[in-house]
Amino acid sequence: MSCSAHIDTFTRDNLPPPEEQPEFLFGLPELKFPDQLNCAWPLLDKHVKEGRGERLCIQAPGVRWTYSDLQQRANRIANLLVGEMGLVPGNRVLLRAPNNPMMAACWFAVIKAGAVAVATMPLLRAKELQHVITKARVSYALCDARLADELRIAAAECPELQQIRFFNDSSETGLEAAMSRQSAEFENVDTAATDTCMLAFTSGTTGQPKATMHFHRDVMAACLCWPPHVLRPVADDVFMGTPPLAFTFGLGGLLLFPLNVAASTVLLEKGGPQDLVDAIATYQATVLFTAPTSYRAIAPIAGPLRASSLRKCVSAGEALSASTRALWKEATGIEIIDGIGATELMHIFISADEPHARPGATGTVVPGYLACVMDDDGKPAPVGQIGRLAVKGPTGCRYLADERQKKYVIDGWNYTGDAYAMDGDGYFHYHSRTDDMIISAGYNIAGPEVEDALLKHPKVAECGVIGVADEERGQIVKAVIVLRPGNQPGPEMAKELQDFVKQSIAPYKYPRAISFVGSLPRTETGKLQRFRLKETR
Ligand code: 3UK
Repeated sequence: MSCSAHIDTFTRDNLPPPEEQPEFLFGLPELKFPDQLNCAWPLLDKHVKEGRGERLCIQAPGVRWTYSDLQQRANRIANLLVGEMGLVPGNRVLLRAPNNPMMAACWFAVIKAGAVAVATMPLLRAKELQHVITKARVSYALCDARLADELRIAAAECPELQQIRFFNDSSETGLEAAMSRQSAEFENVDTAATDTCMLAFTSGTTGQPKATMHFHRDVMAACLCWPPHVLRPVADDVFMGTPPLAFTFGLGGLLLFPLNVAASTVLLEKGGPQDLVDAIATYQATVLFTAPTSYRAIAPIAGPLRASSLRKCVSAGEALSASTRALWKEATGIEIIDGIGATELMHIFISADEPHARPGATGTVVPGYLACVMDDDGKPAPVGQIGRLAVKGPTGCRYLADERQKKYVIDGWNYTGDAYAMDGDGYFHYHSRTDDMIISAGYNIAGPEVEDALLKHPKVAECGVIGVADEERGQIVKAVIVLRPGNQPGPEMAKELQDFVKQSIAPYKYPRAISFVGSLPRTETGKLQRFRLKETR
């Protein structure tokens, strides 16, 4: 019998009812978890206990922490939370910082104390933070001093938020000063494997962001499925990348997965193309995590990465077009590992390693998961037919008190909201988001396919393709395009690009409307905000 350590039972009380939860699969032998599990143990304390304490763990400009260094900092913060601030297991703690070592130490402190980490995107404004605090009933916050302003505004409206401490702050009242008065020893709270340890908010392109709930067990399941079977990292790897730690893509890729194999990670606050190219050389990074748009942006300056320390490149968050995959390979010689993941499922569930990569396909199902393309009746669709992607595995969707649970989970399957087709070899081919399907004069057209055709044109830097209302055809295909520097937008350019598309894919898919812009609207997670493209003229 598992025994919850939560004294504050808020997360347990707000789980979706059992009949609305997905089916969970634990078929792989490595997924047999003990009843009691605190994920800070396998990820951090175990390494120190087994003699790996002096291994390099986290680097950042001016920072080099070993596993012992991280453990001691996390322990001091955990002691402060519990001893001085009055935190009890199950309480929610909001975390707010750019990717940096103190953010990681705070995350582990919360986990060790049996509380629930609620990491937030650095760019969130007061109103969005207020939604997070209210929805997750947050009572404590640990925040980077440079991001204090918006949190202070939000806190003024949120009586449930009792205490805030600021870090990367050298003042008397900062977290670091308070930590120095605490012991570096802490006994992890003996949580149940099924105690919630983190709430991850979805990026929410439409409607209020939803909070997904993940157990200690889910964190370890994510570490044991995709990484060992597809990424195959080793202890000497140096991880680096751009996704925020508040995004589960970043949390896994830049913190959980390196630590699970006693490797090291580099946390960077700035992830622009040149910053990354420079940092890969400085830290001799071997594994890179970023989004497709970032691979495209780095490619023109990626020369130095050829024959460098870099050996593995992971792309997720959005579909990786065949043209971006080819561009990166030409620039660096490296085949990208694409993978689709979701906040609801914690991390990647369909992917392919380098030798199995097929341009234009995301990959095959990751061991531990099942994936299926469903038809409109919720039955498996025939090979090659486009339908709704459904997934199940050791992780799955649990929205905190949200009606939308019933839309994401049907008959035990997690429906990600993506339109996919599976081929005869079990490869999954991304089509579009189900609600972004363009229907023009009776034809189903996938925006990403048209985008891929446009991206192959040497004058196109980036583009987004959407459907816009049209009296005659219902919808027409519209492309919003960012040209590479030195090219002139206008009717002639539009004609050139339209002709180019007609030559590479079925002519009825060509963009009848084209507009040129300086940049595309994207989320902090690198996703194109298609609904905002509708507003461009
Ligand atoms: C889309 C992809 C095609 C897809 C995520 C890796 O993106 C992540 O989580 P989100 O909750 O969004 C999920 C949705 O994003 N998507 C993600 N990756 C791909 N589409 N190819 C891909 N490779 O629409 C999916 O439903 O923000 C990604 C790991 C953890 C994550 N949270």
